[in-house]
Amino acid sequence: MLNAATKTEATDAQQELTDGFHLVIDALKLNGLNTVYGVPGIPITDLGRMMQAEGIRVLSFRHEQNAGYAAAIAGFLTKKPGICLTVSAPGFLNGLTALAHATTNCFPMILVSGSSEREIVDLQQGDYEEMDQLAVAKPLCKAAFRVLHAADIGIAFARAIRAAVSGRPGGVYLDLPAKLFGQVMNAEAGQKSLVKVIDAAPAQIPAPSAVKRALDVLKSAKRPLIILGKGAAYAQADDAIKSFVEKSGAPFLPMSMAKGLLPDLHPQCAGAARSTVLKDADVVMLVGARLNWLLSHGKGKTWGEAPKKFIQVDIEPREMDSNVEIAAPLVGDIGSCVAALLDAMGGNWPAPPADWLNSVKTKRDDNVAKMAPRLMNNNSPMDYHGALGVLRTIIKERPDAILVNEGANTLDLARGVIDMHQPRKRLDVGTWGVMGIGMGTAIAAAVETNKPVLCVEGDSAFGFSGMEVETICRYDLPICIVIFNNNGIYRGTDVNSAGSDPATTVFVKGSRYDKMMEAFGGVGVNATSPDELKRAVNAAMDSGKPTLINAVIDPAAGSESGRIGNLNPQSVLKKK
Ligand SMILES: Cc1ncc(C[n+]2csc(CCOP(=O)(O)OP(=O)(O)O)c2C)c(N)n1
Ligand SMILES: [Mg+2]
Repeated sequence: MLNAATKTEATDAQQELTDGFHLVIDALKLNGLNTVYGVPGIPITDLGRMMQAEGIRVLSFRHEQNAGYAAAIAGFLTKKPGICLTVSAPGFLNGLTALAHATTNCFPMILVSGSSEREIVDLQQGDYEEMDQLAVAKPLCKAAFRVLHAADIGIAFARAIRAAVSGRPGGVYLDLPAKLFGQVMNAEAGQKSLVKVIDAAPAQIPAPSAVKRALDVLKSAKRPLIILGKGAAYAQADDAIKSFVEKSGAPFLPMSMAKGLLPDLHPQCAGAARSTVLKDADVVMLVGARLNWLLSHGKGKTWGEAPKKFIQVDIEPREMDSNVEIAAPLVGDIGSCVAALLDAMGGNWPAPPADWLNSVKTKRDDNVAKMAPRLMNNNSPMDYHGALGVLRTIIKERPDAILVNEGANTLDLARGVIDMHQPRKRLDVGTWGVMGIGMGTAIAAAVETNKPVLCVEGDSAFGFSGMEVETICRYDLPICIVIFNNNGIYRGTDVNSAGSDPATTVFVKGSRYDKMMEAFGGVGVNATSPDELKRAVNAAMDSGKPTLINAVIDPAAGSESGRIGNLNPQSVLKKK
């Protein structure tokens, strides 16, 4: 038996040791990363438990892809890397789609994955969940690191954090082989090995000459247009961006996730006159927006015949001239660039020509007036406009709620109809138009902001992450999911003319998604008219209870591919 003195000595000796598990946790906490999204299993089950015990919030999901999407959007909302934690090989692969999505969308995220024994994996001797995960991740993210020694955990997290948030943000992969977690080292040396990252995303100040060039081009415009992208929303330079746009007097067009950066009802907002302003503008200033497919690459029919000059504000120098010539590249972080622009504009910036402003206003008001009666119909079954009219009013009355949105028609029409009033309140499919972001995004939005979340989902879109309704109920999150149930993808009316199987785009008719929520103790509602929908959403937003509303939409109401049917290849051969 130990006497009291030897007992203390033994405890002291123990206290002097740390291990890989604890160093990972300490590295996260030291850098203010206090929330983790993941799925447990070998070799990270105990890591999750220990994280919880040490005060990290661990959100345990049903599928890694959803945890990954949660981490990705947490990065967008907080400017800190969202952390996703996965098990080896299959869990890692499940999380990888989200990591690639984060990189494509410029969201800072770190996928931390356990992996199997290096010696066996590298000799390909068939280890449990064998895979060279580092090699697989590399082409799909900004940076990828593997840690073999506990003493390197601190530096590895520092590198991962910097890579994720500095410059253009993106996804980073961190590979932690199973053996690392149990590696023991002296506790003091362990503490010293940790790195608190100072100034993880240093300001990148634009050159004064580039600022002047940008303003000279903007001033020369007869028909200026400012396009705000989600990079501008990410920057959290909301007041400066608003002042800049207002001082310029130019119409502005928000990309999907930049809606609300300035309110959609702002007098300069040209959202409802999109095709006119893209065609007719002579100078286009892109702020944190890329000229990718979402802007038709800056050329072609969408952009009209008249020559245009582009000003582009972006943190990534290589973004310039990626699709068309950029007359005035302004490279730097959005906050620093906009501050420099405001500074250099002086006190008497001339307003753009009145005929341009009037023509944009007329077009916008016409389009809004045309849409108005459609949004007020009370048809049952509902069409998209009747249902969205109701949701538009609810978001207007609750401007701090977060709107999550995915689907085809459900996405494209909601984007157009639902006005946003505050920055970073609209979260959606992003650059890829990916289905499946819904529940992960909603969960992270609720967790990171403590605001109510309204999730507007196509029935197909919802299916990609639907099992996470259990997660929503388990953590009792204030999320109201509205499923636009039109029995299928785009429409619920397709018929397979060649056999008895259902057509490829239709689902079980009359499905009751609301019952899924009831299965886990949440509130389920079946809504067949805009009035019923309105009552149910308001009740959910008031109560904060996890709610799923099955909104019955006319199966014939949608169109193929929503608003991007032009991208769908067509066969020139005659249909059989
Ligand atoms: C990961 C992924 N798989 C498939 C697609 C192709 N896709 C685009 S929209 C869509 C679903 C559209 O149907 P729904 O969500 O029900 O919206 P609706 O048009 O019916 O309102 C699918 C499967 C995609 N965008 N992403
Ligand atoms: Mg559908």
